Amino acid sequence: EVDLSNIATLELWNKIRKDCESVDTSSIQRSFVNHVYSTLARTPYNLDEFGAYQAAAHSVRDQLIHKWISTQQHFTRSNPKRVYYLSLEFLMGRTMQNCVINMDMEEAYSKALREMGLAFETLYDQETDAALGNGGLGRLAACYMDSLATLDYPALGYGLRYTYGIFEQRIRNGEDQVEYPDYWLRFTNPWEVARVDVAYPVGFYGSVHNDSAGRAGQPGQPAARWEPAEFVQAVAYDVPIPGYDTDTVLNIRLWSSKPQRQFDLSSFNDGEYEKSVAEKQRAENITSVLYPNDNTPAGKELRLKQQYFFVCATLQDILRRFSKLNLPWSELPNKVGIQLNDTHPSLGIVELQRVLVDEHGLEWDIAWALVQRVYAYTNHTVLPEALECWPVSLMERLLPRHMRIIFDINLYFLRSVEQRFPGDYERLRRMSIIEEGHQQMVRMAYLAVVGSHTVNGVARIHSDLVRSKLFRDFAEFYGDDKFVNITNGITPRRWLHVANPQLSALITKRLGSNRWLKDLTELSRLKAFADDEDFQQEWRQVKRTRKESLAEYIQKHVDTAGEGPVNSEALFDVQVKRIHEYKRQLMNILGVVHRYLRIKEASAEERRDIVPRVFIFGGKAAPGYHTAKLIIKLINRVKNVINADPDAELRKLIRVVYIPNYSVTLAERIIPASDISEHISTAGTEASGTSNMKFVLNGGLLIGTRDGANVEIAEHIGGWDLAFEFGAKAEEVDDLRNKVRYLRPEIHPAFRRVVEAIKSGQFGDSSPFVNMLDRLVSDGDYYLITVDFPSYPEAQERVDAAYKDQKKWTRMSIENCAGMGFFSADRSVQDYAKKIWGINPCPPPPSK
Ligand code: IMP
Ligand code: B1N
Repeated sequence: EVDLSNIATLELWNKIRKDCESVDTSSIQRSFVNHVYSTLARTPYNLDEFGAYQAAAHSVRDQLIHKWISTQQHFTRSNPKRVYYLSLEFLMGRTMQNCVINMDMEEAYSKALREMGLAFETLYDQETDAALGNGGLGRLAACYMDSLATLDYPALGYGLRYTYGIFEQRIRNGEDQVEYPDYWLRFTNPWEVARVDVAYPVGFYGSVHNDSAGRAGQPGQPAARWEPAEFVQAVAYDVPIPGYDTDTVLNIRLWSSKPQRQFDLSSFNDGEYEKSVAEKQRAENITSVLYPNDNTPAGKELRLKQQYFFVCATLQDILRRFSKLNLPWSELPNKVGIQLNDTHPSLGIVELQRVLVDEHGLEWDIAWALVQRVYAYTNHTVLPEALECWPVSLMERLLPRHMRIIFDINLYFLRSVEQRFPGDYERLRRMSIIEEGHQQMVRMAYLAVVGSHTVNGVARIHSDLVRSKLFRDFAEFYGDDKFVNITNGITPRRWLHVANPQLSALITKRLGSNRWLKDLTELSRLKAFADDEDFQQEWRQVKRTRKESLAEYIQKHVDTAGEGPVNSEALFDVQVKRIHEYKRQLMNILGVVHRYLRIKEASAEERRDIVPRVFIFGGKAAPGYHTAKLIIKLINRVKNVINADPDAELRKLIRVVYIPNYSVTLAERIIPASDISEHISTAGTEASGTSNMKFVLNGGLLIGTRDGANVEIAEHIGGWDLAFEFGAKAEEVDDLRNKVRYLRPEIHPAFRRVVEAIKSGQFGDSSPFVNMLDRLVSDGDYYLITVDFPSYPEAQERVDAAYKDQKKWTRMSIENCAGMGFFSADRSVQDYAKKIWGINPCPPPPSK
């Protein structure tokens, strides 16, 4: 302990700290040089760009940490209700540029380093992405942390510090996805602070012992004792998250698993040394890898271990913080709100009930009422195969006490349902948290609904489906108010200002200030300039610059088999997202084949009328998802044939690119360069989508179905006249599925022709694809590709027609962007704060 009773000592500390926080040129230079020498042990004589990045990163990190400590102290003193965002995924991407922009230090660093012979901006590219997420769900968590910090909310993110992030995708033989491990911590991570002082034990397996009265496991009877057979440690790593234009710096606390005790020396003497080392390694296994599944559960024991490890450590941390307040348990919901990012952390509900009842002796009902007031659950998918279910047998073995508590929660719940609907056993069967069958399963989504005060979907159409279909019985039982909508949003800082500085500068110039970065509805003022000739030209120029830069990237980094640069004058048509049948990349590539066949047979005269297009694909398939990998193969086969067509004139009109290893950083490159982007999921399947928002914010137009957030985007930009809509509506889908399955309606000739072309071997050996294609035209077209196909190419023709009129196109582009104010993640988190969390901003006091 430092003795601070002496005023002079305290003042010295404060003065030095103030010095450390200064960001004038010479302080930055001093900090940079100091890190080059003492952190990296290097000199200007052997400093490469990566070393320079590391030194700069450490210097920025120092600034971050000061503000972060002040924020945490401020929260501790103000003691507001806090919200905890629990997510198994945080897809952060790069950090350095985002940090210096949010903290308004980009120019200062740029200037300071320039004087030292370094271009700060060129160092950004040295950073590897932190990719601890699969796709939309993980990136949403990252956007929300940015917005929570920007709006000064007393929030904390919790996640896992995976040693391996989402795999690196490469394309083998120009066709197939292969996965490589993403060992992102190889060169250490300057953006985290290891908190070895913050560590908690987490138990697994073992047995449950009855309380003295011998009644454990009886509903409502507390004080069973769980004796785990195996323990590991959860160690905290903190990742500071700076808000934009505020001194608030929030925290994401990521847990890493470590062996419980130091080496057990006796095991060495027992000749059990190797066994003991292996055991320790098993402990570290828990957080070693992010499961690469998006919208499909892994169902593996290790995944369940990750989930429990996560919530167990997190709750110990949250309850430790609460207990420091010396408040009665009844105050818990007034100090703690926990948001579950899908069902992945929903064991937290059971764990909190267990801790309150078994460890703190609360009565069951009292504890359960608190639990329900603490938790809220966000649902991100209605796809039946994506809903998490765990076998009771596995849960019983890994978490015996939790399994009993789940049975008790279920029993109480079903009793209350029976009271409302006496004798309706069919209803009880439908609503039971335990699914009966040849193997009993725990339905995690039902557990999450029953254990939460509020359930939200992520776009209006999705939330309607959540209420009226997925959780219909629950909405009837609890009333509609428990089910709300919070439409997703994105952070305009990363997705416009950082990703597209050219467009950001143009918007700021036109609007006369950069206030739009904190209030995105300001963009609506751009509408007035949608037809302004000069503004239109500048707008087009930005898009051209970004397309050229993407073309350059493709030339440099994508294997184009000597096909030469892509034509950046062509219309860039982009579909980048996880590969999934419901997202229908298959329909896209079949559309490409259709277009190719049409161009092939077109006369020279007709060809003059065709808008040249570059079709850009990107995205990862879950390694075990066979059909998704097959779709990647087909896209690449089609690509290889089209791009190598002997007809040079044709090659000017159509080109296909597959950009490998789609990531946050690549998204920042690709999105600003798109003219049109594809969001073409079967209506009712894509919960929201968030890249649709990013594309439109960057002046790209949409082609899409009435699904997810597309619906609301169309409304906000001024209707579907400003986007390209096609396909069946969600209300029609059930009926159409039955029609396709049982009545086999006529398949459109254009579609047949495309399938025949592939089967004929025009794109190489067709045998891998035959099954997948035959299924579409028999009874297996679950995602209705054959149904939506005729209207899809038709919508693409409307795109071509619109693109030919560049003035009209540019006007649409500006109006699209101008309508995006609603889709700021700032709006989303404010909605959560008001409708779900009941928390208020806790802005930092003005600095003296
Ligand atoms: P936590 O909320 O307990 O995780 O604490 C986070 C950080 O807040 C700590 O590392 C401290 O920097 C700060 N902090 C926690 N408690 C206090 C306090 O009582 N006074 C001042 N700062 C505190
Ligand atoms: O969450 C995003 C939405 O915008 C997307 O529409 C939705 O597909 C996505 C299991 C998921 N839903 N479910 C997942 C991810 C990982 C996993 O293991 C499911 N991801 C989504 C944000 O709301």
